[in-house]
Amino acid sequence: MNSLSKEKEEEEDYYYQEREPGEIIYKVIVIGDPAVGKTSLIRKFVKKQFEKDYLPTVGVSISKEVIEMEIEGKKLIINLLLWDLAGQPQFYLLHKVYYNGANGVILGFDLTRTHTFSNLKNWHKELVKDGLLDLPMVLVGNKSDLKEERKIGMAHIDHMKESLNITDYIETSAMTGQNVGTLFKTIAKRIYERKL
Ligand SMILES: Nc1nc2c(ncn2[C@@H]2O[C@H](COP(=O)(O)OP(=O)(O)OP(=O)(O)O)[C@@H](O)[C@H]2O)c(=O)[nH]1
Ligand SMILES: [Mg+2]
Repeated sequence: MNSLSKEKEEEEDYYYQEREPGEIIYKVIVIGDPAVGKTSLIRKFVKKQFEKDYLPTVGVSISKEVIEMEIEGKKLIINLLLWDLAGQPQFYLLHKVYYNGANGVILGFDLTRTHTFSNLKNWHKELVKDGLLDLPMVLVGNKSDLKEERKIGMAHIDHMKESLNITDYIETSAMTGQNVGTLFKTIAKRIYERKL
């Protein structure tokens, strides 16, 4: 190989490895029952704010957040497109369209309401039906600040993880901010690892 084509190859390697900001874009869908806190988690992450009032999402709301992280010694700038899907049943018909092109899934439940937890099975079935099961997925139990009202213990969560075959579980509070950054960084990391 002459030095010019070697140089060209190196240039190409550089282009593909050291991506410019904006070049890594991951679409993440955030799903789960109504009022589990999907919008609140995204709001806390993107705007560092928390709203006490519940305003159900209509259809979908899309936010972008740029995160910088280091994975295996490599500095990365990742653009996360967060698709916050309405949990209310009247919007379920739209899901399939919104799932299109997704790179990862955040599946949420409310630690204080049991039916949001048992309903994870139905969300999972929907993901199977729409062929999204192979995507990286993080399970999130939200409202960890409401300790007195907590209804779901770790044994049940471990059992659910096993039956849905999900390895990553994170407990968050959109109110205090506990683990909110970790949640979004974890899904970004899992997508990145999957693409390697
Ligand atoms: N205490 C507490 N309240 C929370 C937390 N996260 C969300 N909430 C409250 O729960 C309610 C529902 O939050 P949303 O973020 O709107 O829920 P959602 O999952 O987006 O609901 P849909 O858009 O209908 O699917 C709101 O009143 C929030 O203030 C949390 O971590 N702790
Ligand atoms: Mg919402």
